[in-house]
Amino acid sequence: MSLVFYSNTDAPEPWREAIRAALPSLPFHVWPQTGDPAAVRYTLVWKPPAGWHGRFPHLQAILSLGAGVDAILADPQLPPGVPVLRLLDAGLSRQMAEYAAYGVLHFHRRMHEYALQQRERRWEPLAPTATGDFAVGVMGLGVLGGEAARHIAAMGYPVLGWSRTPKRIPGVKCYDADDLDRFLAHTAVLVNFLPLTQATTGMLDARLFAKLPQGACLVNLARGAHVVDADLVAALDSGQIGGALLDVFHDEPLSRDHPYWRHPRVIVTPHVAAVTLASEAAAQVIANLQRLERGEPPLGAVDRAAGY
Ligand code: NDP
Ligand code: OXD
Repeated sequence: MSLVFYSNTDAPEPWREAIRAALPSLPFHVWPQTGDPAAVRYTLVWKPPAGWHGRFPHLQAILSLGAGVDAILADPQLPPGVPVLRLLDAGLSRQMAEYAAYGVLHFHRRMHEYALQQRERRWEPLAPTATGDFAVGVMGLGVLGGEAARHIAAMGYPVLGWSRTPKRIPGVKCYDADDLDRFLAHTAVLVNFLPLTQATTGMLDARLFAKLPQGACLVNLARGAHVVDADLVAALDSGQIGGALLDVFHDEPLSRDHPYWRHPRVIVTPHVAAVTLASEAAAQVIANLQRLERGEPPLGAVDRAAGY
C-alpha cells in the first residue's frame, strides 16, 4: 500500500520526510510518479484535476492539504464512498485570525481612505470611531472563523457571528442562519470564513451588500466564488462598500486584466491568508494515517453532501 502526493503549490519534501519518519513502510510517491496505482490507498492533495482520483481503484482516503475541500468535492468523478479528510486548524487558525485582525484594523483606522488621500497629497484627518462602536461581522463560525471571532473580540471590538447552526462563543453575539439580515445591518466590516458550497456560492452579491450599512468593508479570505465580482465592483464604485481586502478569487492566479488589481479601494493578496506548513500540519495528517492503518475512524471527515 502507498500514498500519492499532488500539489502545484506545496513542496513535497517536508511531507515525505515527516511521513517517512512516522510510517516507514508506507511508500510516498509524488505525482506524476504513482508506483502501482492498484497499491495506492491514500492521496494527500491540493486541487487535483477532475477525474484524477479515478486512477486509484483501491483508494481508502483522500487527505486534503487545506482546510477547504471545495476543489476536491467539485470533481464529478470523485470515487464515491471514499472519505475526504480536511485539515482542522493545523496551524491555519492563527494565521487566519491574524489576517482577519489586520483587515479589521485597516478599515477601522480608515487606512483605505488615507491611502486615497495620499495619492492626492491630501492632509485631512477623518473622524475616528471608538473600537467599541466598530462591529465586526464574522460569517462562518467553524474552526477558523470561530477562532478569529474570539481573537477579534479580545482586541475590544464588538463581534457578531453568523453560522448555519446556532453557536455560543463568549464575547460574540451569535446569529442563526435565518437572522442574516439583522447580522448584516449591524456590521461595519464583514469577514468571510464560509466554506464554498452550493448554498454559499455567490452569496456575497448586490442584495447582500445592500443590507450592510453604507460604507461597510469586506474581508474575504474564504473563497473567491462566494463573491459576485461585478456586484462588488459596483458596490465599491457607489460607496455602498467602502473597501475590500481580498485574498481569494474565482480563478487563481487572478488574471492580469481583472478590475480588482487597479481598483483604488481593493487590496489583493495571492491566497496567503493562511498557508499550510508541513511543520505544523504533518502531525495531524500522520495521526490520521495511523488511525486509518489501525482501522479507526479518521478525524476531519467532511460531509460530502453538505460540501464541507
Ligand atoms: P468549518 O467547516 O470549520 O466552518 C465552516 C463554518 O461555516 C461553520 O460555522 C458552518 O456552520 C458555516 N456554514 C457553512 N455553510 C453555511 C451556510 N450555508 N450558512 C451559514 N453558515 C454556514 O471551516 P473552517 O473554519 O475550517 O474553514 C473555513 C474556510 O476557510 C475553508 O472552507 C476555506 O475555504 C477557507 N480557507 C481559506 C484559507 C486562505 O488562505 N485564504 C486558508 C484556509 C481555509 P455550522 O457550524 O453550523 O456547520
Ligand atoms: C485552505 C486554503 O483551504 O489554503 O486551507 O485555502
